[in-house]
Amino acid sequence: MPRLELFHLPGACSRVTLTALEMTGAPFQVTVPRDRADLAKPDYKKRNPFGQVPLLIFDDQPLMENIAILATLARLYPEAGLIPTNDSWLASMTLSRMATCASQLHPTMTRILFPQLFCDSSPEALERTRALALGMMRARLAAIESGFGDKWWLGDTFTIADPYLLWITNRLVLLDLDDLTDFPKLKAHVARVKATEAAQRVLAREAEYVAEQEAAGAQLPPFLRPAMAA
Ligand SMILES: N[C@@H](CCC(=O)N[C@@H](CS)C(=O)NCC(=O)O)C(=O)O
Repeated sequence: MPRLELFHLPGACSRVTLTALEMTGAPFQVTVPRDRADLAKPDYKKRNPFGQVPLLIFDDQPLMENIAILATLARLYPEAGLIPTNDSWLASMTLSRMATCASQLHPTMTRILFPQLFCDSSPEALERTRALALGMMRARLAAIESGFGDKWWLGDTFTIADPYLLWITNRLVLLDLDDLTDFPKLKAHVARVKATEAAQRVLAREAEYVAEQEAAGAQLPPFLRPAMAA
């Protein structure tokens, strides 16, 4: 099996990859950049030209983009259940849910948190961009809520799509963007996924990383701090 090294920022979307690694039971190493500026350094950008996390090194091969990494881990560790292997339609549905997170919900979250990347910097434009993105997020959540059952996103089968959705919904709550009152099924799902062993191990790891970073005087983004290790 390959040597695995994940580049991860506490609270970031690489938490989904970290959860997947925990689910595989394989040994892996986590590198937490001391600050976000490290992601812009040439050495890192050689391996991820966008300067983002997650980045997973398989032996010496770097792989970026959550979906690609998760699908690769699912193929290497089929017994982990990241993507079901005994039902090909369920596998397709899992990929579809992963894509919903990566291409619909995550980019919308980015517009809510960093509107300055998408419009000019006047307060009105920033506020309007953020409000529109929040409206879009709520519309997407309403659509997901309407088809949600009482267990996992795909019914009785837990898949990596559950921690992926959790990363979005939990972040909305922690950053006071939406308390999910209008989405009771999704709110219950947050608690259900957080209670899983893999999610608990991830939160414990993040708490360690955050404590190490704070002790070393690292500059953690203050407005994202509530979404770390929680
Ligand atoms: N499409 C990418 C998105 C990755 C992404 O947006 N990562 C963010 C964290 S959630 C990042 O590293 N941002 C760089 C920064 O904040 O400096 C994926 O799904 O892996």
